[in-house]
Amino acid sequence: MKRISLTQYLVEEQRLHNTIPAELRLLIEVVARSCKTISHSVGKGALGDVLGALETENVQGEVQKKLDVISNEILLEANEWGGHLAAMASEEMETIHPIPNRYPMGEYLLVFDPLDGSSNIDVNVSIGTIFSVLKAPEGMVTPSEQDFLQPGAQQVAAGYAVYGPQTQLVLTTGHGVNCFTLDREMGSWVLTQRGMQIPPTTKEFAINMSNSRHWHAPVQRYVNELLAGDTGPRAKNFNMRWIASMVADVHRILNRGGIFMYPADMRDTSMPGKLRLMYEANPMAFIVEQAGGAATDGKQRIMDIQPHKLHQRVPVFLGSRDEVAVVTGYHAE
Ligand code: AHM
Ligand code: MG
Repeated sequence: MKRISLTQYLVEEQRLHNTIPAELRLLIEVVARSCKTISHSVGKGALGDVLGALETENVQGEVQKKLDVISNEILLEANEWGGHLAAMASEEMETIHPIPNRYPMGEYLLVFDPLDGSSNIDVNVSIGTIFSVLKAPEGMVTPSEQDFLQPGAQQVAAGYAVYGPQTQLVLTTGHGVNCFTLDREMGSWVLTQRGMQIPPTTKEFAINMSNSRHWHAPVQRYVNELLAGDTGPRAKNFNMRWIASMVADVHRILNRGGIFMYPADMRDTSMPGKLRLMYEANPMAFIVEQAGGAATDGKQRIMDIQPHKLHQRVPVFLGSRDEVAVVTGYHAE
């Protein structure tokens, strides 16, 4: 089999679709290289002294794990000097990180969740990095938080790396979804799946069932119908999976279909769901739609939501489009 590297893929995509100019290619390559470094740290575990928690909390009041902070640092450092970015924002930082004056400023904005699935770090279960690329608004001089608040439909690229039995990078620049596997010996990303497609129908769902008593009626109804199996209204049996790493759950869905849900619930009305719009929901929605799936917040397409703050949370229903349509339909009734 002829091996196609990430670089070759990006160069050929530019020739074909004219959507990956050199600056964007550099950006994607630098992010991919950072993911390689993170993968290396993740793989060392206790031997690299990277497990466990710090005494700090992030802006959302969550305890930071060592690897959350290490991964954030790796991404910041790697992406500062290339001249392709104007600013970055991350789950682990309260506000944006403009490119320091000593480096040239580029036209892109990078948003990331450096280490997603933090609760799985110390137990050696798959975790990942999620990223989203936006263009800085025309005429922007000094980047501000406001410049990042663009609907997901304006993303120019999005992707994630999953650190599992294999380290893989899944990427879209708006022409389908492709998967690269890290060749650990060679240190290179090799194209291993082209044009990933999510089957429109599925018999598999993913949700944290322990929250079920708090769910709103449409989600209660939808999941109850799935659980009722072949003698219920859906007339088929459904299987359930919940990894508690969004990257790993989405990766399974990209490979064999399914629906992933993290709904808002009745506990805290000021907190619409757990997942963050800018660096979790939007990039995943872009990838899922590019693979023929759908992504809504129960009411509307996630990528149409106008963000009003950087760390905004959003309910998430994504995956096989027929199932996303059913649960979104129940919210409308
Ligand atoms: P994190 O970014 O702090 O790791 O939180 C996001 C993660 C998702 O990856 C996952 O889907 C979800 O939290 C799991 O939440 P729960 O522990 O409530 O099941
Ligand atoms: Mg996360």
